[in-house]
Amino acid sequence: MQIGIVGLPFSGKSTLFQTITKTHIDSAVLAKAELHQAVIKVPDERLDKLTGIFNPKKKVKATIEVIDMIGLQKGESGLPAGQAGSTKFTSNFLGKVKTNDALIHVVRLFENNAVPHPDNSIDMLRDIDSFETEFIISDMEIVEKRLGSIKKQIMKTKDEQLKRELPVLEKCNEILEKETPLREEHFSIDEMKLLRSYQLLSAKPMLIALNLDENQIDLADNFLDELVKKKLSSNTKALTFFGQIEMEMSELSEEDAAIFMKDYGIKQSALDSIIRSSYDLLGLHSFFTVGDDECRAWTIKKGMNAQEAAGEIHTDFFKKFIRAEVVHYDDFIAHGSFAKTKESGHWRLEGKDYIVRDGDIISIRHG
Ligand SMILES: Nc1nc2c(ncn2[C@@H]2O[C@H](COP(=O)(O)OP(=O)(O)O)[C@@H](O)[C@H]2O)c(=O)[nH]1
Ligand SMILES: [Mg+2]
Repeated sequence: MQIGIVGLPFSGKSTLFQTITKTHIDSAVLAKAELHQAVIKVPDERLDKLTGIFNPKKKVKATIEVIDMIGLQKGESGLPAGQAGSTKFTSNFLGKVKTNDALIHVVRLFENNAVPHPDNSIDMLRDIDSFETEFIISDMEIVEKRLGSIKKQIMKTKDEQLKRELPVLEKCNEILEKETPLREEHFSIDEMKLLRSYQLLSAKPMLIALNLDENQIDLADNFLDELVKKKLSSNTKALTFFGQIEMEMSELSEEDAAIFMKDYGIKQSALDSIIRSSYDLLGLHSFFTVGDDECRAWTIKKGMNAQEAAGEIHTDFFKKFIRAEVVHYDDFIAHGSFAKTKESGHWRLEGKDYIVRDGDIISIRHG
């Protein structure tokens, strides 16, 4: 899974990136317009506990790839800052954003005169809208172009696939013309499959991350409420974080960071809330594989069956799948060993259609 961090210049994208990926980027490197890529190692107490029990040679956490999407340059449109359209994105920038599975939009709420907001004022709804508008315009161009060419081709070839695509694109067109992002309307699984190759931007699940200053901690819930009332649909989530101080905290030990957070009254770290919201937004959960060699957490889409989950571990496991041995983490911890879960009937052999649950410990039997 890959998540791209987008947002206006000086909103705190690189600050958030460094905080959640626990990287440190030199300011000279940051100043260059380059993409930064790193992985988040997903913390999971269950994996820690399993590792404590099995004492394996290797512990592998689930990972999420994160990209700091620099490349949006103010004024590339030629319009003065502050004027509608002045944040016009380059096609180069949009092309890079397209490959992400989800986006984090960092929206600036902190005041900092040393680095003025590009539009010289703080306005969260304006900033969110300006991105949505650009995404919608970009999608419209793609959909309209494709609609034109499909219609011509259908007349010539009567291609069944194209005939299925046509109504879905028309549906997109109608939604976009109402200036609504595609993610706010319902699409069936089949419709989404047809659309996948277009990588439409306004269809991507969106996490709005409001960047607040330490003196705004008490206001965090108010900002969220305002946003929830005005904007949020099922494929958009919002959270708050405190860029400046959380970056400083990410350099501390876990214990010190916890004390620091408590002192400040921060309920959840940026890392935790981003992971939680991303899993929610993308419909993800985790299963585990355990053993003396390796204990590992795997991230899959909710609803995947045992064979598909096996395929995440190895493509051969998918092809040659026979059965999955399954014990839920809670049952394993309650009974203390696989032998005891067998006695108590919590150890099961499941077929390929078994829908994997969050926290299943799985071992694949394959040919
Ligand atoms: N006061 C304050 N400054 C911040 C905060 N977050 C980021 N900054 C500052 O804003 C500037 C731009 O941040 P950066 O993460 O590089 O923004 P980017 O252009 O979106 O990548 C830097 O000088 C940061 O130190 C914050 O929460 N409070
Ligand atoms: Mg940056």
